[in-house]
Amino acid sequence: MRVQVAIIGAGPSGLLLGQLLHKAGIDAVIVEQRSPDYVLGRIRAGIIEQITQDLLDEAGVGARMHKEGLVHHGIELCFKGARHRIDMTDLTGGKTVRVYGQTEITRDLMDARAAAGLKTVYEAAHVSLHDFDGHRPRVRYEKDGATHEIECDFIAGCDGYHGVSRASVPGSAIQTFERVYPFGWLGILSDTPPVSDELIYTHHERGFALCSMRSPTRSRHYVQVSLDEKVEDWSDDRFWDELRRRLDPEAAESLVTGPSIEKSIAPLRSFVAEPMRFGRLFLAGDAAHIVPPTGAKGLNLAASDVRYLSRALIEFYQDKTAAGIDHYSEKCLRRIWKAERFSWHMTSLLHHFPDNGSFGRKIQEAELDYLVGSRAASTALAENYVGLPFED
Ligand code: RFL
Ligand code: PHB
Repeated sequence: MRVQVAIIGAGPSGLLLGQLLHKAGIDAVIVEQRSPDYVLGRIRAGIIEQITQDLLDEAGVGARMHKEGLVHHGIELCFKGARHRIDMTDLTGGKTVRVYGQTEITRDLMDARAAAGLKTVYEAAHVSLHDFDGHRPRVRYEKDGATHEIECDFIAGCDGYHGVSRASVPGSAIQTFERVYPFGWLGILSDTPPVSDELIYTHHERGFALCSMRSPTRSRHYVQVSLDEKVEDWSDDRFWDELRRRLDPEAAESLVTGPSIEKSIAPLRSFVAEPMRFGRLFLAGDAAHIVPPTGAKGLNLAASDVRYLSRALIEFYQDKTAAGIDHYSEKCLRRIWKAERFSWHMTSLLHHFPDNGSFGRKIQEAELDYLVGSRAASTALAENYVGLPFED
């Protein structure tokens, strides 16, 4: 098979890139190691920035997001047993975020891809990347017992943190930066109404908690747990009890509990790989960087990489210029490092760190107190949360 762009991975990065390239008449195939149901079964992001919404519109898949997604104008920070609202819309001159699950975005993109008759190879085994340092890169994979090869102009590595794309780059060509946090998030999804109209981010001596949602009838909640916790040891009752203990009295009182639909533990990590281009291979999304979910930035950063990459490839084919491609890595990384900083900061501010001691806890409380009392500090949080502008 011969295509212009071979995309590795059918997560949000790969599917969105595929759709934007298709709109521009660029021919791409997606190679994914899992099945469509497996991809749709991963419950992840819930908050999308305006830039991500704009890109979904540009890709022609925004209709359901506009109909079903919930527009949010603020978040609540809870500490020392009281909640404080950060009015993001007021602080950012009118900006908002939208609650629309990653699962729904993935489904919309998969449906659009199927409707346009575009090729996705699911359940591809032993995917390998070749010759991306020359002019004719190739991707090889096995499917139904046979080996297949794709010849292409470019490879887009959209295959997440554990993917093969970054791993295919020689160690001497790549530099990585990492922080692993000494805790994870235990999350549950339930068909219960959200505790509040807006998200509640809670700092508590027992650990961080987050009350989020997917719709007016579906909630997503998280509690910080230590890395040795096993999901099997967390009955639904134990989860709800722990969450209740970390909330302010009013939220604890109004919390509606119910059976979980999904329950999982995610470790928290900050990670960046530099650069993001190696000859004719580009990394995008979680393949190149990971943020702890506290700032709600992972999917949004993936979308911003895809925006830069799609424009660079479109320029290459339509305007015959390699300028976008040449600047892809540095443009992405400037935005990525700012989101890394914000996600690290939110994580440091809101979690219980085993080694922090009582001094560290007092500093966290003082910072939270300052944050909610200072318009300048609240504005800094709000403008990062709604998403920093692009520097086109
Ligand atoms: P993905 O979603 O990991 O998709 C990569 C795809 O590549 C496939 N793959 C391969 N395919 C072929 N060959 C191989 N060798 C392959 N290896 C892997 C995988 O099967 C998969 O289908 O990466 P992508 O597309 O870059 O998307 C990134 C986002 O998924 C991620 O950043 C977000 O989910 C992060 N995140 C959040 N982001 C937000 O913007 N807002 C949020 O509110 C938010 N909440 C979250 C989150 C992530 C979480 N977890 C579980 C880490 C909440 C949580 C709990
Ligand atoms: C979610 O709804 O899954 C979610 C929301 C906000 C975050 C992280 C996750 O910061």
